[in-house]
Amino acid sequence: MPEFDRLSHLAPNLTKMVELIGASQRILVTMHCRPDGDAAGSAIAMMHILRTLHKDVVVFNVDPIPDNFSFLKGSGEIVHELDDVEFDLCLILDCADPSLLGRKFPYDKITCPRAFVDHHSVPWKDCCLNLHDDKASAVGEILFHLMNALEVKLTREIAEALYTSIITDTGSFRYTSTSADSMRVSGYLLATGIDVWNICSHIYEDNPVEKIRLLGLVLQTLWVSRDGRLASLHANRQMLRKCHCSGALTDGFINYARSIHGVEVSIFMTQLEDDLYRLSFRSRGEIDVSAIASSFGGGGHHNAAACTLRGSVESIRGQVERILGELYGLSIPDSEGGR
Ligand SMILES: [Mn+2]
Repeated sequence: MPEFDRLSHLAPNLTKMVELIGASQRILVTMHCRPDGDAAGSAIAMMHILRTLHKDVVVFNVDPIPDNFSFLKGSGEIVHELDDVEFDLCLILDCADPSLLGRKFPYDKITCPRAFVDHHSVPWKDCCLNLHDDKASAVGEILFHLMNALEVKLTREIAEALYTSIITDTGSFRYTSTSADSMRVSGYLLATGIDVWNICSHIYEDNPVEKIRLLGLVLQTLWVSRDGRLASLHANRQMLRKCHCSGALTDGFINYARSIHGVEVSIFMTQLEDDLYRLSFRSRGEIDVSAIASSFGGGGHHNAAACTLRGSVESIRGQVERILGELYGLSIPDSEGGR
């Protein structure tokens, strides 16, 4: 029995990636903006892997790394400005679309070859190499195989970063992306002696008190459609001000709406301007929320997607209900009937 089920899928491009990295000295590593655990963890692991090979590595993101991931060694070295844009190779991690690098990413100035490592279902077209596996639970899982192909020894600091990437993208091994391979890889990471509880405490149990106060206000906005299949929560600017919170602190709140018995789709709305909201969607099954988001000009995965929309909370809910009705033939009654 092969040790890893997905290694044969990755093998041809792993070899090419090893050659590409071998031929490059100055390497830019970047990932999607508003980095999550997979983006931050995989970029930091890549930094350590490349430094072991004596490469000059710059890790760049347009946005700051959330405090929950600042325990990862090397997180403080991630830069948010690029003075020198001369690189031999640009490695793009965990990024389904160029627009997700953020508006401030100097895309046109980076003229070196671009290669990506990703597990989203739509690979980029203008990359010289796609190290891609849509069955991988996280980019961190793919990087474990790349590290082995590069003959870099697994250290504790690499293991902590890869473990962060895998636990956050699998929802602590709860999502369907959790596989025998993600468990096997994690077994190797744990064998380095990493402190799993310490990592999880930093990621999940280190909330600022302002976030929990905001959660209290947000939970009072709960709305559930009359048939119980759609639920929404929102945070307006007044709540954010009252709790001294930025919109980024609402991360994860949407899962409270999805966790309700019978709810298939949850929405979280964060007010950006008077009549402008950022919408996140979560699905727990059949309904592909990326289809809903893309009908409003956004995008994402089957189970998680986002877009921005104009209107009031009530009118936006109505628009989402209409789209759900059109795409899935659901007869979700209008929002007046919410419970
Ligand atoms: Mn990811």
